[in-house]
Amino acid sequence: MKGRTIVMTRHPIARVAFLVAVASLAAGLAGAASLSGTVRCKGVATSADAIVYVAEIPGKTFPPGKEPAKMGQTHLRFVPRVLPVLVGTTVEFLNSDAVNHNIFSPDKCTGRMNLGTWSQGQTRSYTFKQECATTLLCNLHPEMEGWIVAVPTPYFAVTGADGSYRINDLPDGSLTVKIWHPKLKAIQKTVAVQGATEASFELP
Ligand SMILES: [Cu+2]
Repeated sequence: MKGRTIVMTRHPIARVAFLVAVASLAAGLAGAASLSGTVRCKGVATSADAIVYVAEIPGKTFPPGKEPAKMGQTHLRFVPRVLPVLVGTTVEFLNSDAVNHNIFSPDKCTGRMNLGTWSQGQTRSYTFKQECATTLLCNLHPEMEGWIVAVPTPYFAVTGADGSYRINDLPDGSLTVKIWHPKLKAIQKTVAVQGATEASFELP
């Protein structure tokens, strides 16, 4: 009887404590901070297509989502031209053109993959199992060029033509931010993120 009373009174408190803990954990994981600004890409036509990403959140790992990321082949182009994904993500390639396409990569980090040749309305997939900045080419159309960068956190963005980028849901802290561009040398900077933080960069 006594034991039962203890269980009845303690249980709801434990449950509330548990829910509070879960809520704090979720808030900590998502983060309320953001990072935005511009990347000036020198020596290229526009400041588009730079990937800005957070290299790590200390003590945290990020499992990839189950939904595939997508890069299409449309009007003899890779769309989008530049795609960041979290390591472990599968990318699906849909051919929307009336001609066949191929995708291969000359880069070691993909094992120099070659997905073969496929026709309109069909897809092929590839899973990026490690950090990798790869060029994608089509052996039927030498002018086709796309890039996929597999990065270790889900905190990434691609710059628009004006160089602007925005990354949401970050935790506060001193974060290593890396910037990658298909034609320019990558850089990294440490940024003190607290709340809505602005940071601009220049790629020489
Ligand atoms: Cu092609």
